[in-house]
Amino acid sequence: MYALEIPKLKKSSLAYFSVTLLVASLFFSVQPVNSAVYSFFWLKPGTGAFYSLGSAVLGFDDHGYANPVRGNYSWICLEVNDTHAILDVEVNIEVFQRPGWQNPGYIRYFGIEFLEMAAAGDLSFIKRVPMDQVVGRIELINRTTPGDEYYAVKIPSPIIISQKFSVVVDLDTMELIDENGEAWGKWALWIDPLKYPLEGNTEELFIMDWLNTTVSLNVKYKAPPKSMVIDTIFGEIVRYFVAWCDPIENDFLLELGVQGMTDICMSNYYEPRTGIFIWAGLFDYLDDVLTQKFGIIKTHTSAWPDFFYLSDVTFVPDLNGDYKVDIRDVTAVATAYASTSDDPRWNPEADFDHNDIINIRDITIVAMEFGTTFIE
Ligand SMILES: [Ca+2]
Ligand SMILES: [Ca+2]
Repeated sequence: MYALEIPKLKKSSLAYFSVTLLVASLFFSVQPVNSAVYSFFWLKPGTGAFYSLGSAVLGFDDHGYANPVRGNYSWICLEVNDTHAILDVEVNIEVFQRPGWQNPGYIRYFGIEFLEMAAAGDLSFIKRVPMDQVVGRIELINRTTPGDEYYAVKIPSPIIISQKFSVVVDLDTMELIDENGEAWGKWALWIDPLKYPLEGNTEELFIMDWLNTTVSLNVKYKAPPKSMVIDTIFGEIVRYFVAWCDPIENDFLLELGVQGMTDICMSNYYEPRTGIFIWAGLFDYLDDVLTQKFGIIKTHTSAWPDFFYLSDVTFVPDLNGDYKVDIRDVTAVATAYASTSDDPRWNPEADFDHNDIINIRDITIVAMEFGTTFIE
């Protein structure tokens, strides 16, 4: 009968309307939305972290090793609900030649077939290897007759090992869940600090099953030791949330029998309020993602503290990176209002819902989070 006619507003009118709505929602709301701190309150689609890997030696589970390596390890949240988060994870490892060094870096592998594969650009052998296959590798290594070198291949740098995959994390247990609903490891990049006592000497345990060894990490808040760098990307942190274990023997590593590779020793430092992993406090960093996806069972570096550390983090919708959501972030979204990718005002980071336009949905997201402080 009557066609419903929606008056077309100019962009400027729309922006005015939206900002008015926003201001109303901000200043007339009775209760701030984010007044309570709860576990992983900072985790939203688009939240991400980027870790840098300094100069290191990697040990693989079939006795190969790479030296030296550098690279990065990053994740970005795709979806999150009350119980689980889905994250895109990317790991890039580069075997490189140190500046000033005469020889290239290398991966040393035991088994001539790997040389042929590597020569063809196929590095697919760098992955988690079942234990029974490892025994065969060890037999090769233990040959002491001349010609040993035949069994050991040295693949020269540059070598790039990259993988991108999704992981599902159970936010209650920090377990990594596969498509069958089975746990395949622990997401060691997080520990929920809100589960643990804020003060005192009470020690809680964070249990990981790593290479058939149960690793009990003691977790508590503490001031950093004197050797610790306290200046982080979050600024100076005077109190860390720490998870550590004394060296424990691991059967798998013992069987490999390499000196200095038989103990698990971890000391992981987390930002105390969010539980975001900041860096590995000792020389080694390990987690189930590296082990199960790449077969990495040992890391070592002498380049501490630049070894494995958080070098960038993005909280949604903190656009200017000051770890809080305030009028500056509102302004940043409003500035890009109604823009799409071909617009000079386009700001992809302000497109929180990834629908390729900055509109009321993005304004709503920043309004909902207004007043949030991610890091004190
Ligand atoms: Ca901000
Ligand atoms: Ca959008």
